[in-house]
Amino acid sequence: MDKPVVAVLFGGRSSEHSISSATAGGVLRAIDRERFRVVPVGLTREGAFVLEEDDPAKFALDPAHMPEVVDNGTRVIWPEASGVRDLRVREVDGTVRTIGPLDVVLPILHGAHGEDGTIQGFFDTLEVPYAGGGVLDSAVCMDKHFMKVALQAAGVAVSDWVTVRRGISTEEAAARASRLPLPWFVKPARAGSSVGVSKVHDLSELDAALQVAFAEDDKVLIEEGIAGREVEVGVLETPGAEARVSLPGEIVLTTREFYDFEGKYLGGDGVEVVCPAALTDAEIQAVQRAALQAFEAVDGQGLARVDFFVTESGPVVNELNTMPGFTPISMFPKCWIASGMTYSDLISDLIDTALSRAGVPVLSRA
Ligand code: G1L
Repeated sequence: MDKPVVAVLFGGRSSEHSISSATAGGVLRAIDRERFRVVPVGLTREGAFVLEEDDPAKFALDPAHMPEVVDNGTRVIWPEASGVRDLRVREVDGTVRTIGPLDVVLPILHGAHGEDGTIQGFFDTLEVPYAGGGVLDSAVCMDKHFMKVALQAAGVAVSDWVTVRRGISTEEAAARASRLPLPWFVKPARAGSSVGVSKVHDLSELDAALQVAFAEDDKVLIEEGIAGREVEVGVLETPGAEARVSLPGEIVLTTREFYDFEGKYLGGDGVEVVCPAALTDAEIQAVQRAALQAFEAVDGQGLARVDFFVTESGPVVNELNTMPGFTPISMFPKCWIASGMTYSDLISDLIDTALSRAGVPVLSRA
């Protein structure tokens, strides 16, 4: 049987274009080429799909020169749900060339049009299988308000919060949030990677925090701060069986106030990712059980990273992420590596799950 053809899709129209491209570089390096035929597809910042070079080194994570998808003129034409089932490209001169039948897309995309469910809906419409989250779980998890509503309704512990919209005065926001004990976290509802998030220690800091958050979104959450260790767990869908949960990892802050953008991606110091986390067996079981409940509560598909605060009265879900950081040193892969998988196994597993969901027989699943 021919190897399944995997389109690794990256770049995109979001502020995390370069992180996506650098992550894809690592995926291109690690993906099992004995099992899969790889077609790298870039999405430019302007929204063009282009055939990319199959060159992991081109997309290395180098802070001095962040990788970028540029329009090279070789535009990708996706298969059509009815009719053409092949992946094709159109060259600048107009000639169309067929790459071959496309089996599955591995979307390494962040933020708008990537993890908010829209690209997933696009591929659903084309009837092209893809790895990772689906339309509903991606859209729900992209919006922190609806994520909390879904989790709370399923009986999963979340921190108490109020949601406010652009135009509200700082006084009104303070009044609405007054039932929440300080400190507060003020967050844009729909931005990732801690962008626009501030910690409010007293009311004098609320106005600035709202301005920073409203710069990112029209909808903002004011959350009670939860005192607890920051623990994260990986969940993987298992076709035909209950989802699997990884060992928990922990974000250990040494000097930073919270795990912000710089700490996550720019190698800022003051943050350590420790996996497996030093927790008791009972604590591990509690976070793993809550992670599965949370995954189910949002109709999780493919994968999710579930982030917790572990408190004396049990784990509280901070958020679910359907497109977690995915470099080999990111928490989600680290948790699975600590649980006995390799980074390459993890990529194969995500692709196999997508193929199996689409009804493609998976021959050499480990
Ligand atoms: F493989 C999946 F499940 F499809 C997948 C897709 C995307 C896993 C992880 C990610 N992550 C990202 O795309 C990222 C841009 C957040 C990496 Cl930084």
